[in-house]
Amino acid sequence: MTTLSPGILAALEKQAIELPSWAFGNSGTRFRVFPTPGTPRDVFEKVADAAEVNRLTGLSPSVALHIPWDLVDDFGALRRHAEDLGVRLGTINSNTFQDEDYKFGALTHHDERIRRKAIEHHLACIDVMDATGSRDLKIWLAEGSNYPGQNDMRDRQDRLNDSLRQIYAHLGDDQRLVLEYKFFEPSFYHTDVPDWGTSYVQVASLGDKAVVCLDTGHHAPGTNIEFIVMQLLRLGKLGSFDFNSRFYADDDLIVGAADPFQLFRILVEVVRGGGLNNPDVAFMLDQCHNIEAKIPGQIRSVLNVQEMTARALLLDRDALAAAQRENDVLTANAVFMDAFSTDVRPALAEWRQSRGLPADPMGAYAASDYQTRIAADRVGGTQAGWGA
Ligand code: PSV
Ligand code: MN
Ligand code: MN
Repeated sequence: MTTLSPGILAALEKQAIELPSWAFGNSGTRFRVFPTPGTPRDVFEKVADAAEVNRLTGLSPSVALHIPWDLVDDFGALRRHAEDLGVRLGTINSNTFQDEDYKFGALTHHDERIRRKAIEHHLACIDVMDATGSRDLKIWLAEGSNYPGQNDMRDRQDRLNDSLRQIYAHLGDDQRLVLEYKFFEPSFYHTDVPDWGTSYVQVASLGDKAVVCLDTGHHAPGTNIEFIVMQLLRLGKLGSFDFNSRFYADDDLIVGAADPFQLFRILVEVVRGGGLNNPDVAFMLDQCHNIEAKIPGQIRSVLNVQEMTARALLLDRDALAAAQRENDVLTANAVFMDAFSTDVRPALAEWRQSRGLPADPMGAYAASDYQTRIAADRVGGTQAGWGA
């Protein structure tokens, strides 16, 4: 059995992966949303499910919220509820994609009334952050156009910058603005923040408290995502990851399910660039469980990230550097592949047990009565938000 050194175990012990509240709601495609028994009826129950994932894995001490999906009257009460369950409230995600007014844009809109409304929504999100104790305001924009000539793309960049500046000006000293990019969808011709370069240019103009969010599902097929990770870490602007995996578009499948090797390559660059267990680089999931059970889906996801992190930490960097210096292409590649090919699961199971966690969190969840209880207690759980 492969053993993991005390240094590797110490790094793994600090790992924290934030769970999205929406992963616990029902979700689906535009064809059908299949309900799952036990789906949370409100955000309090979503937080309880996230806490269950953390209880079994020790890996997910915080939950991201989405406003207004997770809007409550008393965020102080939600915060106490989370803390009672051993987790905390994390990133606040804004939403400017489900309001009729935003059909042709929000932070980029040429109609000043609509643009103001979108800015005000973000200021309201900052108020929520003050109440929840959250650090990050994550902005993903559904803005763009479908047909060449439909919009003046340049004017929209200028308005976007002005809107972001106004939002940025309201951040507290310890708060951050995290701007996510996505190359297409729901717009199909142009998207106002399509790529890391645009996100970088926008946040760089704001200041140190503005950073980029890299969602692994938001790139064209074949994109070398680890290169982007390297570059953003090098620039000190990688603020967070939204982890998930995809086969075709923004599939939001379980991270590491579609292409474990890509996840490994990303984590190698994270380790290389000092991004692991670095408070400036938040690890989050952004996933939907359309057909599989949600809580075990999240457990599997955080375990996949942990497993690939362990393999990335096993990379023999001295041997790799020596081979690289010698231009020994095949040895360098073999060293890289050795780490990827190492089965760390038995070592991780043993280590989990030594820390009082279940060796097999998936098995422990299946053996527990949590799922039976929530299926009986929660009747009429809600959708993840997309159709709400
Ligand atoms: C839409 O693409 C999206 O999946 C973005 O990745 C956001 O992070 C997420 O929704 C929640 O708003
Ligand atoms: Mn995302
Ligand atoms: Mn997405």
